[in-house]
Amino acid sequence: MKNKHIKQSMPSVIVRNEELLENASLKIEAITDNIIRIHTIPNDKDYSYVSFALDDSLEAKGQFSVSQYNSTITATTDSITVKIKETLEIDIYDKDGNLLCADCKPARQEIDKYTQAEIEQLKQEGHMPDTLDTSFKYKVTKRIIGNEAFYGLGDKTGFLNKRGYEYIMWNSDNPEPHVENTTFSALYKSVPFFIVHHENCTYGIFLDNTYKTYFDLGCLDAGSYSFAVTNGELNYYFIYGKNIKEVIKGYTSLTGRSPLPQLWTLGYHQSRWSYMSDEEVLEVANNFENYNVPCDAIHLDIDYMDQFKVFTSDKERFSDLKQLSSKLDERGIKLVTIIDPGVKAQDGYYIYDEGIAGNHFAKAKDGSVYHNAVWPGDAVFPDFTSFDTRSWWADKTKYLTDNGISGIWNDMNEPASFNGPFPDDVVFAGDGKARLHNEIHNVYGHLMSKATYDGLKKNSQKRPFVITRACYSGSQKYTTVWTGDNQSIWTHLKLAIPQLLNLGLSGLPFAGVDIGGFGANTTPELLSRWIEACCFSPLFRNHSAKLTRRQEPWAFDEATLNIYRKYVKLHYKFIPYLYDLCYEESLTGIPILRPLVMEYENDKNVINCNDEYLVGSSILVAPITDQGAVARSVYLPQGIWIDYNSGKRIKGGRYILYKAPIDVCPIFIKGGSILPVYPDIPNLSHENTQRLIVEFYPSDDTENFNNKTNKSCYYMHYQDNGTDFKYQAGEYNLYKFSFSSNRPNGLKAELTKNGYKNKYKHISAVIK
Ligand code: MIG
Repeated sequence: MKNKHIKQSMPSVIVRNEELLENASLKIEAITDNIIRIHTIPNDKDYSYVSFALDDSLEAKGQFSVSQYNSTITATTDSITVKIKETLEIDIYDKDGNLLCADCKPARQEIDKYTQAEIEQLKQEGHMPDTLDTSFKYKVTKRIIGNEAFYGLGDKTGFLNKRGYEYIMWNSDNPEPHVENTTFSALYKSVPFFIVHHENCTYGIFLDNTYKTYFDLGCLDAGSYSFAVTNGELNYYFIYGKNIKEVIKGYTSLTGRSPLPQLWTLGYHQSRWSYMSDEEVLEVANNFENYNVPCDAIHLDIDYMDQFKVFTSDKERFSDLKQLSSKLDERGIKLVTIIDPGVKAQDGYYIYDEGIAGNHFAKAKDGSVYHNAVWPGDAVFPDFTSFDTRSWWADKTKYLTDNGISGIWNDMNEPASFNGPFPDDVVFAGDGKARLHNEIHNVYGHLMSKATYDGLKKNSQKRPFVITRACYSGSQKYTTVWTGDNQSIWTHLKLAIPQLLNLGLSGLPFAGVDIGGFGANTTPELLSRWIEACCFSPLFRNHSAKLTRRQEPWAFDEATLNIYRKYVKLHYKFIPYLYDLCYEESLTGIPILRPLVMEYENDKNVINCNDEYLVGSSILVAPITDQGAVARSVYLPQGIWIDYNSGKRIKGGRYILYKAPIDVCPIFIKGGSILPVYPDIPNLSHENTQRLIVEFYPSDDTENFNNKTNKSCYYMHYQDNGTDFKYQAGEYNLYKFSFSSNRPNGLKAELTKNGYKNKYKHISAVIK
């Protein structure tokens, strides 16, 4: 892009077109050389924008060289060129002048318009969800240039590749859209970020606007995609990257990364709505021991509370929570409790009284405290936009940490409400600016998670373990997520794979689905396939609803228990590897579970791969997710793959037919991989995690081991105390493992960082 008339270098360009943009201008900023922010700025002097997703105030660190030719402004960074036309349309090119992304006029301008009366009628018969509202304030349409695939958007249903579908961001406690039909669907989470990937380029779009937003990825018009906001400003980032990983690094450099978790959180969690008494919880714990199934956590659902009042417990059912948690602790099991945002409106209840006195609750339009109903009945809702309210809530978590609770599971924070949805004009005035519900709705769960994170950190000094149902971009800094109320049906098992992969691609790597399915009755076969399919899931929890049959591992027959145990043990075996991937993720944002396309970008066979995934880059899992199936086709990318079940070497770059009876999950290890594993352990207590085994999977199983591919392999392994923040002061170790011969004692373990004194008591090696 040579141009003689370079005017100057600057971090941003502001353009105006009063016909198109009456009271605002468009600001194009070089956040870095690869990240461009495009933002409408109202011509109102008081305007300032604080993002809920970004923790730190954003500084533009990039530089544009700007020139103008006719009415087109060209702004170039070291890696991309942005052309801004008089029409305010923006085209972006790479360094070599290839078009990456171009605004366009949609071929089909608008979706069909309906009158209010028609809409009401359609709603009555359930044709139109409450979430629909097509009065867009700004809509951007961009050309689909070739065979783009679209990934991300957080927790949306359907397939890995979102092309051809449309989505709404409006956090909803409505499990119905948990189906393949995505028309106007909204689920619990809003992560308005997606990745556009095709042969020649990859980039991401992050629409940082918390109001209801819409995404159409080539649905109404196959030749374009669009995104639209219903209120607030247009504020999006174009994130350029060489590949998908670079785009995710860029996105998470803005919105943050999941910090290192406590080690035990990667273990197995057992939940049920609800375990009703301390005896029942102890019995569940005993069963894990008796049946030899590893377990690190048991979850208490809403019935542990006194009349569903948060930060209380029912003394009849749970006479002494602290004693219960210490009894569990002796067995190496942690207790996690649910907390909902709704506070029972009852004089004399300390949380309600304190909240009223401290002005902590959201207000109705007339200034009175806003009421709706949730589990405790008449309820009021903390205004988490307020720093004071978040600190207050954070302090309240002390009730739980004092009782030995190790993690908090935040539910109902869309926010869900039983007496109809919150009206748009409920006021959240907490941060000094009166914001309305339509702006805060999508970040309510995000802010609640932040408060919970801060509370656990302050009260326990440990790395907080939070799970949330609702969230927004950036929530990964505070919380893990689960995908809400799935059902014990095969299609939901199938869905779990693209769902978890897209969450990871959207910056939320520590995710899980309810194993076995939440609603409806699971079957032995379904539960078996579920534990197999999710055996590497970072959040590894079995949970089920009231009125459904029990689905703990022993709730069926011996054969099911054996399969279940086998896969829980497999998960535990690979936890050192999962923890290494958490470490990598905390530095880069690159997820733990990866779609094949992330590692094999130029392989056309994996663009739409919904039914296989990679764990890091070394393990490929191709689970069975069809009732009755005992074999499936598996695509193995280029290279040598070792069948984990038989040890056989298989040449990739092709499809194979794999036999997988009910107790077999097809798992393959990439040839040349070195993987750190644990021996058979019942939980992740300190004593159990002192021995490490280093497995080596040479591509070649013959004596001719020292071939080129194997020689260059090494693996970096991370170790710390797995609990607190001392690693931030350098208390961790990094081991570099390599093999110099095909004998197990050929393992070479170099300590490249020596900061944590509790080294492994024993490291051994196995060649596979
Ligand atoms: O309205 O706390 O998604 O996991 O078991 C139901 C009871 C409320 C919904 C959660 C589910 C939990 C249930 N909750």
